Amino acid sequence: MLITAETPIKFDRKKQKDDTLLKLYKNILKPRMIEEKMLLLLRQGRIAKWFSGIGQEAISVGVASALNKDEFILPMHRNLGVFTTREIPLNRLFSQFQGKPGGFTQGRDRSFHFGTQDYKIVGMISHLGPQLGVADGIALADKLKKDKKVTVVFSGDGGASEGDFHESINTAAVWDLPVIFVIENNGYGLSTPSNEQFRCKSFADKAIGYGIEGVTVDGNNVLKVYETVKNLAESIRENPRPVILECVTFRMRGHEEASRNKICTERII
Ligand SMILES: Cc1ncc(C[n+]2csc(CCOP(=O)(O)OP(=O)(O)O)c2C)c(N)n1
Repeated sequence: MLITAETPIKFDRKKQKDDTLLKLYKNILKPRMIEEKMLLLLRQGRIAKWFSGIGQEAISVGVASALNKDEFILPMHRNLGVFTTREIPLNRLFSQFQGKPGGFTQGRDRSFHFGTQDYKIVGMISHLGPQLGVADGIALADKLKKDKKVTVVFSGDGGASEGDFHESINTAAVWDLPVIFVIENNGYGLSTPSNEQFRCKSFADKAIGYGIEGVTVDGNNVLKVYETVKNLAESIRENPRPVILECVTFRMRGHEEASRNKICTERII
């Protein structure tokens, strides 16, 4: 079945314990509360820039909750939920966002252009596709050390149109690197709608061309994302290989908040 942004969400807890469900709920609530605060701070001129992941939280939270804490995640600009699920203290996170010394880069960067080795997050330095090749490097090191770890790297659908996407996935396929390539398909590459950006029906289909597995899930269903990544990660740790995981979602706000920003009400397929 082709999963689209219009597919109704069906939550199936399967055998997940109450504790797990509660944790996922708390984890998904936190980034939304922070984002709402950020929109206020932006209007007050106390932060300069903000990329919104409102509506896409289930992907960041599902992925980060499913991995072990010592496994690297390489997020993009809409993955606040990765930072919060890794439990970065909020005073450090807000210091970073406001360019204060208590952050991670002494005020040199803003919004999501930072990482932290302490929490095994590799920051995006204003790049999209090039982030994918970094994940290959981490995964190669883990594989050579027989560390039984999986690395997760994020890309948007727009980032997936860059050349590095092809090079990174092809290399990971040939070298059997333990990477989950998460494609957040949110209907837009910056402000270009999907129908002007790519012709494929599903990003999971691209996996066929690389000779690897591809899976599509409803990216708005946190249980589905969590369960899928948990199962994939367990299998990849034992049997290292790359997998493309397409998470179908919808970007509810514009590209970034300093631009004129109307709330999107429909998705152009
Ligand atoms: C290598 C590189 N190319 C272009 C940009 C500028 N840029 C930042 S985000 C973006 C759009 C990305 O689209 P997509 O991956 O679909 O994510 P979205 O922002 O739509 O969620 C672009 C072109 C960049 N930061 N780095």
